[in-house]
Amino acid sequence: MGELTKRLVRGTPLGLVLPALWWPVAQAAERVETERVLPPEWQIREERFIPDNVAGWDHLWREIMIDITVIGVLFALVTIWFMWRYRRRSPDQEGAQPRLSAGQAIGWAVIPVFVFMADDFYLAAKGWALWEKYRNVPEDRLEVRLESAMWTWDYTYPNGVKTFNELRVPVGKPVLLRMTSRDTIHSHWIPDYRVKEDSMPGRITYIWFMPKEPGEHVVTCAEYCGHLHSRMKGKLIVMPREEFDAWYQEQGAKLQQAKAELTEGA
Ligand SMILES: [Cu+2]
Repeated sequence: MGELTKRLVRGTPLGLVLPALWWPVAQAAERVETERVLPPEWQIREERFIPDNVAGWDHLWREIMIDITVIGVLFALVTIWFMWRYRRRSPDQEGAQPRLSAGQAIGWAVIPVFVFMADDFYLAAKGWALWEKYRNVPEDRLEVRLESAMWTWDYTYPNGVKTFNELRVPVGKPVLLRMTSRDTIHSHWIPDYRVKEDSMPGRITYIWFMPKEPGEHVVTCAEYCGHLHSRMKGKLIVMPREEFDAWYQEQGAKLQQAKAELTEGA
């Protein structure tokens, strides 16, 4: 047997074991995902929701920015110092390479990795905790169904009223969107409220947000979904409560009237 063959034979068990180790992790990830998207009465836990989603994500964002800036500046300074300190002083100077002991070599590799990974894990854990909390939705909410398609956002309100590319909501009431898609994967994104989630065929996903002040906000698709993806834009209109109620009732009445006329005509 040649040297290469021997190595291959010796390496095979490791090659088999490593993917096998990944398997339970992939399974667990899949389970978490499925529990989140069970249809209708699904496991949306009602309590312990975060009152201000925007502040939570912004805080985390700033923390990450500060972290990577500090780390980046630190690395840059050390690099510059090394460049200056170990520069070649004459054209024919030859460097002497110091030998590290095994302990030193391992220490230099492991300790910095540990320090930076600890920071990453800390931030990841904070993000995960925030996300977990965000998945809890307040009970007192307006639920709107959303069906996305190339290239439109179709909203259906509890009274049956439908709007296209325009989501009207009252101020001060949590809004929950139950989303699915007619064709391909889209992602409903409201940048001002820091909420984004895929809408997918055959699945129901959700996002929620708390409209704080009257005003207009951009809704856009954040998942490439075809050649008009960039034009898949909508509008979120936050209205004063009374104005919304008036609009909602008027639209509901119009819908009822149209239905009655249809039945009469039949
Ligand atoms: Cu889309």
